[in-house]
Amino acid sequence: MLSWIYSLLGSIWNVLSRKKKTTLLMLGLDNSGKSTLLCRLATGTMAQLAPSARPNSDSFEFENLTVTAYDIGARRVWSNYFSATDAVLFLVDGSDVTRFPEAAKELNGLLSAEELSGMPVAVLNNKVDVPGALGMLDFKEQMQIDRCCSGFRLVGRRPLEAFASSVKLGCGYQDAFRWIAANLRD
Ligand SMILES: Nc1nc2c(ncn2[C@@H]2O[C@H](COP(=O)(O)OP(=O)(O)O)[C@@H](O)[C@H]2O)c(=O)[nH]1
Ligand SMILES: [Mg+2]
Repeated sequence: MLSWIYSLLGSIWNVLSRKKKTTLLMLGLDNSGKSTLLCRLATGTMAQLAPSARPNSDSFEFENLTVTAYDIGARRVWSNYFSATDAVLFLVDGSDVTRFPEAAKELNGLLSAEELSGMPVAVLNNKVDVPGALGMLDFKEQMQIDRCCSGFRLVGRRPLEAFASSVKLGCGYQDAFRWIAANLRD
């Protein structure tokens, strides 16, 4: 009887502790921090990487998720990866106001993409460690997502949220991953 209970508890534990597998696209303009973040998550180190437009992928564990992430530099190939992903992490260099219109346009294009409809999209206001980086209210306004966060965007009905992060200091993006994990579709 006791061994039966132990084996039952063991099976329950296995099910509860099993990590959920997910695929994530890391998108954003060049210089937003995509490759640095993927390197940090996959190797635990903060490296100074040479800019590269070549797609780069790696896997890492985050809490109860096993994540396969694709860091795609070249914008023209982003859509090749849409059908294979479960969520999108869109990085923005929050310290470079001159490129906000360009970043907002790319984000808007993603939010309108049929293949990504309903998919959770987390937007990172990255590089908040840089003096003068934009606060979250201004950031959301600049990215034209100020009226659709914390709920569902009206067009496409998808979870969309923005987070402040510093890949350099190692903070902020963890909240985005937790939010993505909570919003993944089964
Ligand atoms: N100050 C600061 N610099 C960052 C941060 N994240 C990335 N960077 C730097 O921004 C530059 C571009 O990063 P990279 O990962 O190559 O951007 P990618 O083109 O989007 O892959 C590099 O010099 C990084 O060290 C951050 O949070 N703060
Ligand atoms: Mg890169």
